[in-house]
Amino acid sequence: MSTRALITGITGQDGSHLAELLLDKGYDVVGMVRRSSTVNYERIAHIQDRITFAQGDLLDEVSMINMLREHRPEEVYNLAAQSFVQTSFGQPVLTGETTALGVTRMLDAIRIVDPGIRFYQASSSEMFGKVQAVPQSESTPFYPRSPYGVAKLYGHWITINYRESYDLHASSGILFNHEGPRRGLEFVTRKITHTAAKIKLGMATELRLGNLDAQRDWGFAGDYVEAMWRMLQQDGPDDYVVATGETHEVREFCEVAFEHVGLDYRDFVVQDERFMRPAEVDLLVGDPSKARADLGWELQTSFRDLVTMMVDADLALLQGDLRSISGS
Ligand code: NDP
Ligand code: GDR
Repeated sequence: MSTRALITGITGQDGSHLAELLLDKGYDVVGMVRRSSTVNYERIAHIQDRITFAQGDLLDEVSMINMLREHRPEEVYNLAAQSFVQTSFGQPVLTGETTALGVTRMLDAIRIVDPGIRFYQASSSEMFGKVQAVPQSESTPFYPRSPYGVAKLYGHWITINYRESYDLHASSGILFNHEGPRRGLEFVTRKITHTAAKIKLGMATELRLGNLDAQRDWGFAGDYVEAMWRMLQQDGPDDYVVATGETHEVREFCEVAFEHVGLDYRDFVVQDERFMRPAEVDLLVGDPSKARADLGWELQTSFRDLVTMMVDADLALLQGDLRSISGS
């Protein structure tokens, strides 16, 4: 019999990669989707027929209880969130309801319906915020710098609390930034690669960005979902940092992306106050030693390969090849 996994956030970047991985492993995949006026399955169009969809919303605990009762998953991957840091400053309460309390609702639904379910929580390097040590590991103290970071920290601790209080197999992956051709257009990496491709094709003339000095530890989303799955295959639950161990400035991401299409980013990038944040996270770089040692997780994609993969996919997309997103 196949293992059944429920993924929240299946329409998002990570949800689509994780669904592919689990289907390849022979899982029955149930994807939680929330009601919207238009269907938003762009990232999973190529595997849509192999997924069972279940209506639910992180804002509504009853919907999650009913969903677990109906589909009886053995593993739950909680990837759904209001995930954009900038939006969390403008919508702090919604971010808290979804990204923080949503985790409690799901954990509580698991406790009520089937405490044997294994649970993965999508924690974030944004919890380190104003970093207290370099590089950041599982033992580095947290100091979030946005309503999003604060909400993720709540989600992280409630996962640990339910693990300790109710003996749930609940693990938390502290994932550093991970990107790819399916990344939302508002995030800096995709904004850069999409606009660089547009400029190359004569469809845009400039790229307006905020803080070019910010440093991030950027990996490929396709590599990171493997670590999520491995966490739930361990005998016991735990917390793991997943990162590349390298950091790069936003400026450097621009440089590599534009260079790949034969352009100099300095001719096109314009700094714009609108994209600055009220409080910034200046430097993130993770130490993935524990994930390597305990999970046997290995990074596959280098920084340069990630950037060029994204630029090439955006060039293809803009030239009309939609398969570069859904099939990559
Ligand atoms: P995305 O923003 O691409 O996807 C977010 C998903 O959450 C979408 O499927 C969205 O659905 C869903 N969602 C939002 N609100 C609700 C709600 N109220 N009820 C149900 N579903 C909801 O995020 P990513 O795939 O990039 O990230 C996945 C998770 O990992 C997130 O929790 C994110 O915060 C976290 N994370 C991401 C990192 C990264 O670098 N990508 C790093 C560390 C953590 P819809 O399509 O309907 O909007
Ligand atoms: P982040 O990702 O906040 O790290 O959160 P984002 O790509 O939005 O920002 C990265 C850095 O780039 C700077 N920046 C800009 N960012 C955006 N979005 N747009 C711009 O124009 C711009 N110019 C400069 C930002 O200030 C920031 O320093 C992501 C999300 O996926 C979270 O959900 C996840 O938890 C963390 O990564 C780890």
